[in-house]
Amino acid sequence: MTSHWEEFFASTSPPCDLEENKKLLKDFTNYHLHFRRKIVLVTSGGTTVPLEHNTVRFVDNFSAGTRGSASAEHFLEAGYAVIFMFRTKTLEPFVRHFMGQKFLDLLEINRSSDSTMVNVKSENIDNILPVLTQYKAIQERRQLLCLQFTSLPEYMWLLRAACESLSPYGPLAVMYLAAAVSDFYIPTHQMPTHKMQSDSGPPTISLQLVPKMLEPLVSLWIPNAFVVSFKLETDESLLISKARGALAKYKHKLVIANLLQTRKHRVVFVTPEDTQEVVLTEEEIQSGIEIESKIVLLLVAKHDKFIQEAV
Ligand code: PAZ
Repeated sequence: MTSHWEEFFASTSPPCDLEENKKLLKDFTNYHLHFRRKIVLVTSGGTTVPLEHNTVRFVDNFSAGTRGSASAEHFLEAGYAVIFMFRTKTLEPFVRHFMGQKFLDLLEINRSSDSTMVNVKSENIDNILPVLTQYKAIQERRQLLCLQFTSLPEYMWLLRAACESLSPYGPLAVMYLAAAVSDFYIPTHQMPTHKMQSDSGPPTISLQLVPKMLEPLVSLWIPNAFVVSFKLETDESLLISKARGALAKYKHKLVIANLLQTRKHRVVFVTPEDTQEVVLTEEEIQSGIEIESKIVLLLVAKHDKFIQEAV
């Protein structure tokens, strides 16, 4: 009997850049496997669910990509090779510090009789230099691979391809699944081809449940990795029970639970045995410390223990 996730892949076309991304994944993972480096797949941002084949409208999932992009930087700092799988136009490691118009405000134009130069304003050098230095070092070491998705099917195909490339790492691999993936979608065969017309009256949109990819991911695609999923809720009273439910169902290592309202300064590490809060104090918030630095520090310790127990 075919399972729901197999039906999903059988009925959904792969994205046109999948082969290209598989090649990038293979080159990156082969390169770092040679050094037996620890590696992490960070997923970040929300998936879209198209309402039409020629998509004009879609349903979106909330996520700015802060959790993923900040965490990726902290994993890089801890020496991990990082595959950053992110929703197009959400935050990316390093550049997230200088987004949009703020970036142009850092620069100045210097014209002389024989040349025109664009320079960083002297008062901004102290802000840019540490980030740029770190970025250049990461590029030099080929430590970061960034891959993009937008829609739910693109995310699913890319996730499975990433797992295939990462499975030779066994326990050295961490799956850090911070993306906000839609729970509902319209199956391909039920989607209209063209833009829905308003003169046909208000549409009735029937969404189906998305198969839970955590199930094959943990049991089949990458069974020896350290798998960490995130759980976002808005109702505190559901948070821990939903996280425990996921652990019981998918049998992975850890759920990081967070509430929409407090996600930037409080998360809870939930395992089948216990819960552990990670919080930022008022002083830490004021001094610009990011909760992702604490999350990653704790995770690296847990991952190291996991590797030791696996050998
Ligand atoms: O990207 P962001 O920093 O705005 O938000 C992060 C988050 C809340 C999407 C993430 O921490 C999370 O909980 N992801 C899983 C979402 C879910 O339960 O589907």
